[in-house]
Amino acid sequence: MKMSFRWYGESDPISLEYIRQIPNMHSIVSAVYDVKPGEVWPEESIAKMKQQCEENGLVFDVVESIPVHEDIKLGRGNVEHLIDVYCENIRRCAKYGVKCVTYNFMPVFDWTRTQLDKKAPDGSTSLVMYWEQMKGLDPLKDDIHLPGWDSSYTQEEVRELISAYGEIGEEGLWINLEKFLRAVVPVAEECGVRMAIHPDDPPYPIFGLPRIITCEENLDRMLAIVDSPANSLCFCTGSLGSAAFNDIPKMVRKYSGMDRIAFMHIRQVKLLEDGSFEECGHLSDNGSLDMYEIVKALVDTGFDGYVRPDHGRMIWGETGKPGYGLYDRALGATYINGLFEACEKAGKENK
Ligand SMILES: [Mn+2]
Repeated sequence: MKMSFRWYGESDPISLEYIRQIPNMHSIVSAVYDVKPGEVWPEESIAKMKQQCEENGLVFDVVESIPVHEDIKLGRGNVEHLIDVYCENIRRCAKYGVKCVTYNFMPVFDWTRTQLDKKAPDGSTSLVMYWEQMKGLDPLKDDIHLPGWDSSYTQEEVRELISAYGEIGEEGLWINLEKFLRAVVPVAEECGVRMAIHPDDPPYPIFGLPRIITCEENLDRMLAIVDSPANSLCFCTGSLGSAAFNDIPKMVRKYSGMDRIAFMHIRQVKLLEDGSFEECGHLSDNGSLDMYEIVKALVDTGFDGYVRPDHGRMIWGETGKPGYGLYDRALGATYINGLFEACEKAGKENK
């Protein structure tokens, strides 16, 4: 595996000089942030990112993400042009050494939480989603702003998008995903890039918005649309694991065994009785996911893709982008490194 770390570019309070000091750090996961979805990424911006990483002994070979324009997901407007732009961005990234491009197909909102700084008994804070806090919220009626929601939309635009997705429903979203994959995957294949779809977070409908990258049955369906390693998963344990119906170690073993995981987001999550969930420390004991079984499944199946600690808590007084502090993600990387070393050595001894 190649250990990686998400970096938000020059505006990120965490420097590449610090990231490189995390043991076993190999790759930077980033994107071009100064253009809107649906626009071509300037080559100078990609080249600059590559150079900054290389100056710090790191490799910029994972993009997270090239966002998919809402009109592609809705199958309306100038979809052909938007898909052409998307393909051009894949080519441009590949030209500068990118091997993996992450994206998602979630309507309107990338992720949903109700609080970004929930304090745990040990004083650390993390992102949570509590149904108690969701109760009674209706974006069609109220002017609500949940953390993580794109604030560039007006309430009117949000309502319009929600009703447009309501009209196409899940099957409409599948049709538009299929169209997208059939156009994009051959281009990725041609330039040696693996497309990695990030699952919906959380993996069930929110406010009636259709969500399809949610469970084993749907992942099977998605991978079958184009049967190629260039059409792969960004397997996010925290996103898929925030629903009890997903057996995460089993799914990791299956999809890694099929060579259809390009990128692993390894994150712990603690499921509560009412279906709410809290992000927490990476250790198996801290949450609902057995991290040892997850890493063992990867090692047993010869996984050689990218891994990153996904989110972390805020600890030791750190402030910054919720989920993306330095300290707890670094602790996560170190814990994951340890699990890999132990599983790899045990695997060799057993041979
Ligand atoms: Mn993730």
